Amino acid sequence: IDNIIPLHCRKVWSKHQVKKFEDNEGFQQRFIGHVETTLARSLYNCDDLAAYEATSLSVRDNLIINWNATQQRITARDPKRVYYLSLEFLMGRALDNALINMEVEKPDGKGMESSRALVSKSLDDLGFRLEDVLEKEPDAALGNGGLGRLAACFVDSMATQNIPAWGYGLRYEYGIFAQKIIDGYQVETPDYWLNFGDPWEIERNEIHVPVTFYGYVDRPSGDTSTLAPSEWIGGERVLAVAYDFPVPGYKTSTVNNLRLWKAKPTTEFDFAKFNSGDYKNSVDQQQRAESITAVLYPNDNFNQGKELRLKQQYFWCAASLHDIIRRFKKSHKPWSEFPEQVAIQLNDTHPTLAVVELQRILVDMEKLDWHAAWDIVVKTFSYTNHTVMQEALEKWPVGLFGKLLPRHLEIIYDVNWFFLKEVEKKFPKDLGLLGRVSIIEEASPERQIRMAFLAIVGSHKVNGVAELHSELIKTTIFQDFVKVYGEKKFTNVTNGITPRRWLKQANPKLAELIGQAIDDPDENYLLDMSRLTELAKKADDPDFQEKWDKVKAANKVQLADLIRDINNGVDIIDREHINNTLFDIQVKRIHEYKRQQMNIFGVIYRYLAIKRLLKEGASIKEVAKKYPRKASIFGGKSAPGYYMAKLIIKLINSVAEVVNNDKEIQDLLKVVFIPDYNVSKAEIIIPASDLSEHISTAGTEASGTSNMKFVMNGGLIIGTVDGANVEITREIGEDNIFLFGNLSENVEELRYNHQFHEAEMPTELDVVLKCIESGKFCPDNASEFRPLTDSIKQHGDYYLVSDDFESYLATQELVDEVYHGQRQEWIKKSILSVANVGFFSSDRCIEEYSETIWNVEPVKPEE
Ligand code: RUG
Repeated sequence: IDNIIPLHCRKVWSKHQVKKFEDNEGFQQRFIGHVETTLARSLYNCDDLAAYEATSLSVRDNLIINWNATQQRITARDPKRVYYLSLEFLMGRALDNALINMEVEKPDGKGMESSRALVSKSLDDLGFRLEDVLEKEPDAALGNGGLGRLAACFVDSMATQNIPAWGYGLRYEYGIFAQKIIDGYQVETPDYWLNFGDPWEIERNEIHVPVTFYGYVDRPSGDTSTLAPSEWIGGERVLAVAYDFPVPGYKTSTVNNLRLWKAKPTTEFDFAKFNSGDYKNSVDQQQRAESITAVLYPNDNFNQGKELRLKQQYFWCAASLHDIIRRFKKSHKPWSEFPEQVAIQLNDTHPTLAVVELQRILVDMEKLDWHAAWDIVVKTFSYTNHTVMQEALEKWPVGLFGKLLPRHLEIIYDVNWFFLKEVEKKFPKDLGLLGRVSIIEEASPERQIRMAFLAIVGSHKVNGVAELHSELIKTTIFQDFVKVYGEKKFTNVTNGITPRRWLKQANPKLAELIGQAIDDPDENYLLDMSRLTELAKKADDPDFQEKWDKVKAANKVQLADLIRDINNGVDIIDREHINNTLFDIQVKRIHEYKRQQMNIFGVIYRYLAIKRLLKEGASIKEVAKKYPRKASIFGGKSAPGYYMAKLIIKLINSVAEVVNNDKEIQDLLKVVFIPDYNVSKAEIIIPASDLSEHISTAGTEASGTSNMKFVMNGGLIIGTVDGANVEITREIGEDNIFLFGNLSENVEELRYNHQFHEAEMPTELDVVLKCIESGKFCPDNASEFRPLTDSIKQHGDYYLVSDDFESYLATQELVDEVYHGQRQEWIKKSILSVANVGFFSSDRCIEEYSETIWNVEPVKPEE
């Protein structure tokens, strides 16, 4: 502004400074203004969608004012900043979250409160219901599952804790596909979430970064060493345009930024092609640019190795680094201070190219000495690993990589060369070790770049996402790196979730009840979840237990409504018995390692057992004693190309068809598959659970985060000793969780045994598999589910279903006993679990990252 606006004009500027709305009147003025001018509508054609847009724009105005203040404050103080690079941000809806996080003055002028009530009342006066308006917002589903949602929780917590932090990602035109279930099968349809535009995004056409691909490398100095500054003459250029999304903190005026990049063609037009008459091709090439950010790859925990994906990764890393460096340069500090000003977190290996890009910029463009540059790089980056599963670890064939990014390939070879030299010096006789830790894998038919290894070498800290997982990476996939670097480089930050969305927004009744119980009606505990321990005092109080149970019952009714809606208005779950029906829920990506197949086998076992008892002459009442009412609820998407996962979905739906239509069992058992599981549905499903299933083969689920969400909402867990289940048990107490199954240390041996011995099938599982094979659930195609049963019987049962099935069933029996036989005991467990769930707030994660990895401090707004 100093340079642009003359002094005498500034008074006029400040006279008209935009103010935030603070009361009904103010909101309504804003709202009508947006309806009439921004949306060019009128009172007579303002429907719920327009009302949603106008409400969002009005709220966004307030956030932008706070956003500007936050950015100015940070620029003035120039602290160390964090950049969280994630290829996925599974944000869900923004409006309700913004209303909860953003505060306005209380009507009595005594302090602040969330703006939700004010906006609700204002909308009411204007003829709209907030609930209907909120429903109009599509989910921003720019992620696959846990990894993307973790990034979303983290940006919420970073803003809440006033950490100067930005998220960087991609603005996909198509988020994760919408899942339809047709005849029991998953069918994918495109999720064009931007259909009606997105009122939350701020398009910044003025912030555009050219990004280069292909081409060749030249060394103008004539120096042939690849360590010398080089020039990369690119073959294709696209523009990265910035789109900003405000991220408001809770009970603070800090609003951070999430910057997502969209690919656009450069304005440079290929006149050579055009003049030679190839007009169509010259336009095609321009259009190809946009395909880079067209679609999110729909794989969870699986590396597909496609060129377009690598293009996405480089495009995003190059644009983000350019932006970060531009900001750093404003402070005119020497490069050696870069790591004191900038911390970059790699969310998985997806952004590892940023490591190489920074080295390229420092050496080739800023002309720093190779080693000085590398020192800066390593001090800047840190890497989070989210999996030990081989199929999920990213590798790129050297040929493909070198064609797209020739200079980066040279740099990787050099980084590897220096790294291996260091290893050789430390372990001179261990040739095997060199091969094992090399960033380049000598694979056939082609060498591969191991991105996780590159991320480790290029970072100063590597963390896993739960204690068990962080130990496992040290003893399995990164074992050799522990030998090379020592233990200290490897650390753990157990995942967490934001209690604002996953308690306050998803379950307002429970949040309120907790606030009353711990004498905190303003719900400040959402900033310090350790305060929940005060709830424990109430765990035995029958009055409180009753209130607690009522909240759960109301949430179950909401879920039953959702299930009725997706079932064309017909109830599946008996309304009269909702509070007497155990809601047993497994919602997450469908994956063999997560073992939804074991869950549905358990359901089949139960169904067959009920039928057998009835056949033996037992009355329905007698049967209900052993197998009381239960609704088994599933939800989740399979990667489109994942055959076995899709078959699991079909099996669940086929079982539902048989069980739900069997009049003889009289509603004792119901099976539901909720299509298109997403963040908004999770917000309805999770608060309604009595029991949720987190039953991965031990050692396969790095952490899991839905386990934390369910516990925070008063649901109990049935789970294996895996991922964060371990720490959940430690925090809430082993009496309050239903654990079962083999431990991770036994997995290798069990798998080994399966290879050499005929699989020993427990009788219960044998009965189930035979029933499936008989065609009971697919009479028209009896062998349809054969691949599922064969994977256990014939193909080594890699996920150890046969080893865990008996203890799974036994534990389910225990669940029934407590839920139906000792309801007060159950409610007590539920209260105690919530009382001790505080550790899993993502605020705690951000504190740990800030202190132990990023070395950053909050920048608080002035009081
Ligand atoms: O599978 C893991 C989850 O266990 C974990 O909770 C989540 C967040 O840390 O990340 C998931 N994940 C791992 N998603 N993708 C990967 C591997 O790329």
